[in-house]
Amino acid sequence: MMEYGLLLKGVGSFYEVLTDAGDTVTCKARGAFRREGLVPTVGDRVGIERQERGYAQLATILPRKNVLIRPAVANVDQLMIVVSASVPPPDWMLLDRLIIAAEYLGIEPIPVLNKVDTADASIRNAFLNDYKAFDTLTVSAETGEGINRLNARLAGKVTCFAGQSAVGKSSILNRLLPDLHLETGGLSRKTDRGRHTTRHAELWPYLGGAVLDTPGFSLFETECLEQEQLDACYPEFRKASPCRFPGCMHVTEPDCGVKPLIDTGDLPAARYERYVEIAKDCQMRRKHRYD
Ligand SMILES: Nc1nc2c(ncn2[C@@H]2O[C@H](COP(=O)(O)OP(=O)(O)O)[C@@H](O)[C@H]2O)c(=O)[nH]1
Ligand SMILES: [Mg+2]
Ligand SMILES: [Zn+2]
Repeated sequence: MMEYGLLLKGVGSFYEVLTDAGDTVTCKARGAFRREGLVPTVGDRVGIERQERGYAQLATILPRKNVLIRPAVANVDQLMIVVSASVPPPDWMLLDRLIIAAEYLGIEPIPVLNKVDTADASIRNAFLNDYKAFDTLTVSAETGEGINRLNARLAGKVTCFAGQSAVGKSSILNRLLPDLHLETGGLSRKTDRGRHTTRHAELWPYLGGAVLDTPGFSLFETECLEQEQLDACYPEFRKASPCRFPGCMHVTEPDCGVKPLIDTGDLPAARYERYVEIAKDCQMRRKHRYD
């Protein structure tokens, strides 16, 4: 009899699956996956068959909604992109690039401002103004502020936590799941980085969904997007009237529909400035794609 569940982690040729009935079962993959070039991936919805003796068999992998690479994780619903309200100061460009990667993969990006207990007013204001097109969260892993609202957003979803080092990703996850005992803080950071390169992705079941720490997921796929694909990654642009020129980059072209959004306040100037840099970068990479 086939049972279905969520692939939580893989270690060597073994896989841990949380069944819909709530059991955690260690499985071995069917040999045929390798011949078919299919790699069971954390986040996969899988079918397993328990055996009379020995390990259960991971028998089928259901079609994936999306896959992140490095670390590999499938079927991600949302990406919580964490920035710090004090130290380290936010890398807004990284935030914008992670938003693009999420939008491109069909994952909901959720900018999260952590450390609001130590918030610098200018950082908090920039965050709230520049990301008002998103359903942002403001939290403190230290005091617990905002954690209830965070929980409401996590329930029933597969969520990855991303963002630069020391913004408090592990501290937030420790607050949600105290048994994890993830290492936090400055001293562990160096060893952290070394470990992340070899560490396997692992999903932790939480509130009917699951969470995952993704320290440095790759932005490779979004480095040379076509202009239209890049446009689709900016929710602010949805209010724009059509531009005169198809493929308009919204920089110096006449009769651009996007640029007026800066004056109406729908497109924050800082987001636009970073957008221009990203768009020019994409254009340059498209040109050199086949060099
Ligand atoms: N004041 C304050 N410090 C925090 C908060 N969250 C994390 N930190 C501190 O920031 C440092 C880095 O946190 P960590 O969770 O290791 O960040 P990570 O690298 O993103 O996983 C640690 O010293 C934490 O104690 C917070 O909400 N408020
Ligand atoms: Mg960490
Ligand atoms: Zn335009």
